[in-house]
Amino acid sequence: MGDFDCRKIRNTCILAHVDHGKTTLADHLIAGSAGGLLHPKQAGRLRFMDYLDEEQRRAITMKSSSIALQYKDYSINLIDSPGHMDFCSEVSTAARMSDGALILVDAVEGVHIQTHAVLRQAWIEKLTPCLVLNKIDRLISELKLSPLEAYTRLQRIVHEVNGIMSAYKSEKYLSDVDSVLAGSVGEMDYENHEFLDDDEEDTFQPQKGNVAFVCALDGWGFCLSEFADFYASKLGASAAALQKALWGPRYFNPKTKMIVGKKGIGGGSKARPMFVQFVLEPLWQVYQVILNSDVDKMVLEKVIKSFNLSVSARELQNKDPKVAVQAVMSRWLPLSDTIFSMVIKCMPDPIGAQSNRISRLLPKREVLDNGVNCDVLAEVELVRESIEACDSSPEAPCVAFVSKMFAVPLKMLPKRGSHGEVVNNLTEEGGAGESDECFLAFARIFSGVLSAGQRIYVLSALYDPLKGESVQKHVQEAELHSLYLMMGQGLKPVTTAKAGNVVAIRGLGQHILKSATLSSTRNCWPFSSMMFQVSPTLRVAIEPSDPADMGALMRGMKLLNRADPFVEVTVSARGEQVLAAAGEVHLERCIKDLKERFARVSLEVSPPLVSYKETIEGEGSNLLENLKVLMGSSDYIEKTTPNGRCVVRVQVMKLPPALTKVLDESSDLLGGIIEGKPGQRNKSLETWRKNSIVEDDNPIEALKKRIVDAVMSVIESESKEIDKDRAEKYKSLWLQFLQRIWALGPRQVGSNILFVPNYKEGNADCSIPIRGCSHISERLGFVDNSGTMIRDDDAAAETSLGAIRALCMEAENLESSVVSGFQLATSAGPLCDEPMWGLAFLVEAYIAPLGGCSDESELSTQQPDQYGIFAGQVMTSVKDACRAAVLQKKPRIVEAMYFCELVTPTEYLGPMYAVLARRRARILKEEMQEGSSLFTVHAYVPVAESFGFADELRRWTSGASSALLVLSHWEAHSEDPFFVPKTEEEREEFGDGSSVLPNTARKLIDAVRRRKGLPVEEKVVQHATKQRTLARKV
Ligand SMILES: Nc1nc2c(ncn2[C@@H]2O[C@H](COP(=O)(O)OP(=O)(O)OP(=O)(O)O)[C@@H](O)[C@H]2O)c(=O)[nH]1
Ligand SMILES: [Mg+2]
Repeated sequence: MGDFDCRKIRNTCILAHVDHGKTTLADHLIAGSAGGLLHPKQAGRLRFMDYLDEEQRRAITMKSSSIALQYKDYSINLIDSPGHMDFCSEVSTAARMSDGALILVDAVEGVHIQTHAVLRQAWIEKLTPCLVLNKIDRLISELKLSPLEAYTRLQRIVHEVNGIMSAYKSEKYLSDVDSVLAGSVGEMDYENHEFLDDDEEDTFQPQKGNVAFVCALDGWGFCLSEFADFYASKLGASAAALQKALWGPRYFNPKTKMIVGKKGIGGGSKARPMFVQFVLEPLWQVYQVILNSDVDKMVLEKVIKSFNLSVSARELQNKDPKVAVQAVMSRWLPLSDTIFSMVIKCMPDPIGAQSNRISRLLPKREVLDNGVNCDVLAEVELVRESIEACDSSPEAPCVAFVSKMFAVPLKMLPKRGSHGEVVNNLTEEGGAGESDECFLAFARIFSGVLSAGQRIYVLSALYDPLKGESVQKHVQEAELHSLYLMMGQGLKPVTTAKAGNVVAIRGLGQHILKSATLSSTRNCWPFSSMMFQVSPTLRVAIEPSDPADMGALMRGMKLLNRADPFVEVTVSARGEQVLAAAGEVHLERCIKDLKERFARVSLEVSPPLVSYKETIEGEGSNLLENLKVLMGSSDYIEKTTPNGRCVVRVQVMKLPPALTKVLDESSDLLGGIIEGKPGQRNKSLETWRKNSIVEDDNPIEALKKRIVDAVMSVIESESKEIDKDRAEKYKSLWLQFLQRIWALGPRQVGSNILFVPNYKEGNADCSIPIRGCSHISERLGFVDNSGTMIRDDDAAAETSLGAIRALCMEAENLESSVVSGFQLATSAGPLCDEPMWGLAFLVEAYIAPLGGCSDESELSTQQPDQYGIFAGQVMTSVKDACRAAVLQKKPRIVEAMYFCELVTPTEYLGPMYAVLARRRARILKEEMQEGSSLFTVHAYVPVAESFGFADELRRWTSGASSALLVLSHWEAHSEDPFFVPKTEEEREEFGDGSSVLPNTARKLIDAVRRRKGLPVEEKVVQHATKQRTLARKV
């Protein structure tokens, strides 16, 4: 029986760029379903799913929320998601709950950056997508396109979206920003319709019925099948044949009554594709009533008659022609029926979906250990199978995934239980009286039947059923207090819920922080983690206005951390409460929630704490020359430990940017590789899918290849300037360097490399070098075995003497001090204690025996470094030398950059550019949107300049421009923070330097130093004399 029920369920989310009409569409689906939650008249105006005050006020959705709808005998769980970048984490939580996705695209605005992001999310979560082209009415009434022009535009959007999907399929996908930038290159020739025949591989094909054309505002929409059915009898063709012919270059020959290609229709005739002639033209005719008041309403009556619609005379007589058109259109092509039929027809039920999604939700794990318990293994496998089959029988193991926790005021909970009994909601389990918020889990049941009152295991992402006792801390037992069906804001209590459903669960507030897997057995793998498009980057420090409220603030922060799936709450090194949010709108909502719901005290919020990095000057051009630096040049910094026994020499060079990028992006993977055993596939690698979405069989190999490719591409791009032989030489040199990676920093995985030094000849005195080993190269598979590359045999020969052997031992022990020194230096650079970025260090260290090079008897009496004092000295010297080396090599500050997409009407271009200029933005591209007066501008804006950007833009352009920011990359600031005029010309321009104001780079550095309490060199009074003379004159 369960099977039958399950086949009638559809779980779908609505995903799109901000403002493309998701919530408006959801309104119509709610109004069109059984239950009368929303009157059709209110649909599209009310925005039912935006039930938070803040959402209604700002008119944007801020969270994903679900509603259980009934359509015919189907249950449809619909999840509306936000489109604003700041809430993109909610898209991930919505996608995990769903099996299908309605991808909306505004027909006027077309594909935007968030469209890329949501398509990617749908692809990663293996959802079945359907395309909804919304706001068709704007093509008619705003852009005033002809039906043929509109057709070309729609075709282009479908083509573009298919292009993005095929990039995922073929694994050629870069990042959202990169693909937006690349998008402008490969534009097609849309004039030539013959080439636009969509091939079989396309994901979205109107002929297949997975593309809908709608106007959510007026409540109408259609797929091709609606028109195919209608014309089938009129044209005497089968509906199936018509459906195929209604899209693409197919024409109807009225004489022969045949569907033909372009050639068949004859060159001279004014034939239009069938989609234009049979679909768009009738729509345009209806809308003409609004546009031209002189067109009488006969058109409407004709439509009413031919489709037998029931439109009241009052609606038709309404003075506002819009009302009449809306009434006719929504009866003729009811939006909810179109979308519901598409969802039911094209999207899989949970049984079909879960068998497809299982590889993403619960990737098959390799079981390496032999000592695992076979019973456990068998059950784990059984659980997986039952999830794969979406087994909803009562005997099946219960498994559910909680994708987020959300807070609901206690008074909002239903007062009656599922049997109508009165329930007492007023105590939150565990933390009674702590707050009047109740935490609910947003969960999807993947197997079995959940019931209220049931006890269940809560597994965190790190749980491993095969490890038994050692992973106890990752599993807890909890009781499910109550289960609710979600109805937007409303909650409907139920006693049980079966696999394939989406529910809210009360009773897990104390057990789950953000997400978790629920299972009735311990022998179950936790679901793989969700993928988030960005991480929270906007950080502020928060303190209560009255210090006495500190306790309330800390409790409030704790609650907020639970209630918001994306916020991050930490305590900084200086003891401040730091809140990290995804962007300004998100931050503002968090602060409001803190003030009004969770902490209820007045707060002080610091200016944003922006992160920077530090590097040295040098772009691609002198990279090859740079290599020489590491190969025995005398350009080094030397430091000696206070006891004089160790001499450290440090050289630094800049890594090729492509290599830095690979290291930056692969930090998770690197972390896994460095911790794990070499060559073994690490389980945490499952999460590594930032750049290659499709699972890679051997991520280590893939990473190794990316690193080599990055280096080679730099040499190749520069080899135009140098001859072939030299290019080859550099290549082999780089390959050698890659075999000498000792450590990465900071925190072992950063984008800075410590190379193993290549000691050439023995030192004249009797000190010996600290050699290091190519530990990371080994892990990455650049070298086979530890040390074989570097350690040469004469080292062994030297060790024949006992005393020297002891010294060698000491040198070997000190290797870790060198690495620690490197880690410390790279985590806090010399400019403002921010981490270093993209640098390669070569640290040579020599230690001398205690008491210098005297005779052997004395050597043997040396004391071991019992308390680690010497080790500490070596570490500090390495750190200082690394920092000094960076200072010496023209240090530069590195800023995080946002990629910014702006849409502006032509008349506001001037003010928009003014705002961009004030924000140090760099324009990448500006383009007029075809057929409209809107400009799309792409730019990079430094994160530090982005606060208040959207507001300023809105003010200066009277709200006509909108901007969307996505974190893009790190970029070195070209200015020299320590600039003083040196050359003749510079002196001419800037004087002797005393009057040079600090440049931007210096200002940024000083601001960070001041914030961190580091000394800042400041001139308090500039040109005192000048000021005095001025004063006298007054
Ligand atoms: N002309 C026209 N306007 C529409 C249509 N659909 C939606 N809108 C308008 O577009 C605006 C945004 O609609 P929403 O439904 O809030 O958009 P959304 O996608 O939910 O936005 P977020 O949730 O904030 O990402 C509203 O002003 C709607 O009235 C349509 O078909 N035609
Ligand atoms: Mg919305």
